[in-house]
Amino acid sequence: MDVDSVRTQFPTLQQMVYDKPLIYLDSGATMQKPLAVIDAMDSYYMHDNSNVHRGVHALSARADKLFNDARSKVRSFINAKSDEEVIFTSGATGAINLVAQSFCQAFMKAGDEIIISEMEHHSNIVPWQLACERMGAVLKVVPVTDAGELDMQAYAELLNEKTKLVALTHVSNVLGTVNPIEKIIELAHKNDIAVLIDAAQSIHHMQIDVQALDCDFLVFSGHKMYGPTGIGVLYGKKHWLEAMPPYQGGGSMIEEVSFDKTTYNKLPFKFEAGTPNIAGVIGLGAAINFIEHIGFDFIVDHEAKLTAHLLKKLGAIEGLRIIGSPEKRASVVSFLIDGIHAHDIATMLDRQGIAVRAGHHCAMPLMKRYGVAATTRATLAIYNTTEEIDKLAEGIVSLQQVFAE
Ligand code: C6P
Repeated sequence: MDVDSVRTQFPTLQQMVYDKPLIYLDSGATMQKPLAVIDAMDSYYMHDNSNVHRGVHALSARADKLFNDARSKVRSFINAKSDEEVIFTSGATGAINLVAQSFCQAFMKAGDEIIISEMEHHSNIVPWQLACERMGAVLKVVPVTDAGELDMQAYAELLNEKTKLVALTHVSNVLGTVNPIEKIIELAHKNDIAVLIDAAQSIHHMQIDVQALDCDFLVFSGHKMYGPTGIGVLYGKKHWLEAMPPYQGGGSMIEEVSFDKTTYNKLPFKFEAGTPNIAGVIGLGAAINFIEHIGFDFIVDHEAKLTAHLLKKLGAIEGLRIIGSPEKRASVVSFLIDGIHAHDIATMLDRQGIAVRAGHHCAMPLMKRYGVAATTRATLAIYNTTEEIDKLAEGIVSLQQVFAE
């Protein structure tokens, strides 16, 4: 496996932007899609388009098979015990909202506590705030150290008999920190507390085994793992999912409906009301095939080399400050440049064909923690090269010169 052959599989990467070859360093926001994913979705719409779980005709049977196969693919990818533990949602956000609504309704009461952290994405903050407001529960927040790591001492001290759930990100979308989720889960379980892991920024970087981790819930989005938008996964341990009430009502999630009493379908359908994103599910299955074909050995090795190169190059630029220096990090780096606003940096880099993200990255509390309004962020994936990182560093130096004039 080499990066050139990987790159040829991504049509979007073969283009010029402002007469410069596109350098895409915004994979943390969404990843580019390989042909295999585009083709799988195209093929479904071209040949097999039909609804699932409903028809008896040939196309419906084919759509059912593609849909069910994709669920099994997800199950084996994260090593869940059964397909019943894999719920399709609209994304990581949809999955967290499902748990915040349904788990909290079933297992929480006024005065109970939920633990999150200062480095969470808004998607892993606001659903819990809403749940706490509904239940009269209390949200507790694990602080982040200057280095950009979770304060594990503070975490351990927050756990108590009122805590009902811990919901933490695996990898920070701003700092790149890889959190010690094994330890986090172990400590929570010692206190009989369930743990939800937000794997939106980790699922494509490293192999995740939900049984080895022993997490109670895990969420991720298809579009951040080379798959389509509008599809995501909630993994949940069966005993929790069985005890949780339905999240939304509609077709597919019922067993029998009458005006007197409605009974609900078995897992995973109980949590999948309405016609699902069938093409999205098929695309997600193809994205997993793609990742497995590339292999995590290559992914981990290539991204580690790229990240080290990025940190070295950015670290050498005078007046540039990288936010956080976590010991264990993924290929996500946020930075500030003296005297230049993050949005100006991103806009000027764009003119050089370099796509980075600027802003609060949907992590306003973390911005506040570091006393900044916005950062510029570069996020890397398997199709990036060290030459692209060199171009980013050159681009930053050239815009510093423009501002110095
Ligand atoms: N972060 C970013 O540029 P959705 O929107 O549901 O696919 O994913 C939400 C989400 C949840 N958790 C983490 C850690 C995330 O990074 C994200 C999405 C993107 O950082 C878009 S804001």
